[in-house]
Amino acid sequence: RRVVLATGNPGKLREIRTLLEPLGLAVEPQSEHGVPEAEETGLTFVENAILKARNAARHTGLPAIADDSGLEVEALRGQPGIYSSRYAGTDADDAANNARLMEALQGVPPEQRGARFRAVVVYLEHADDPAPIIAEGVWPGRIAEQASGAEGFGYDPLFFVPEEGCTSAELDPATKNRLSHRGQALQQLVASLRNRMGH
Ligand code: ITT
Repeated sequence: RRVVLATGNPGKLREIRTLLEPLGLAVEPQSEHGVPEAEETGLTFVENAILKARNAARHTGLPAIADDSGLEVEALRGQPGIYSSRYAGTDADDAANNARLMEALQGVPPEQRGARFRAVVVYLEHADDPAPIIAEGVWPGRIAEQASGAEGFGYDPLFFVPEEGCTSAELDPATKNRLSHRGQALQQLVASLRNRMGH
């Protein structure tokens, strides 16, 4: 089965491919289909994931999967949340976003640096699918005082995972996929897809 993945983020593409391709899904990035990026005008992860999936399904005629995700920091009352990819500005890269986060938490003690990653993953059979599959995962951790690790993407070098004793950028990709917000959401999505398809 072919499915278009509505993301321009290579880190997400890598993780989602690793999880879905062994199940026999051919995951095709929307860039291969010339899909223009959807405008993320929603105010929630669910809204934005649906906007992206619908845009990709409409332009390709294929079933579509989208991931909308972000980092919620307790000391920042849940920010940057849905604005995580543009925390330091519209065209900010990961380094700029990480620098802004470090700055925002300067002087905040370890016990007040709690945070979580959240991912909402949506599957649409077609652009007008009235019953999208929606799955969500949350991964608790805290924001480290200094960056470490080179795996993953985005805020991974700053996201300390207590049960592993390191940042998510220090985890091997298989371990991150097993534990992460995205991994959890995709495992649920797969279970729902199996149900829907009756096997
Ligand atoms: P697409 O919309 O094209 O999928 P995007 O990067 O703009 O790509 P989002 O709007 O969902 O996607 O923003 C998600 C941001 O949250 C992402 O850019 C990272 O900064 C952060 N993020 C999400 N999951 C992450 C992860 O597993 N590791 C590190 N950072 C993550």
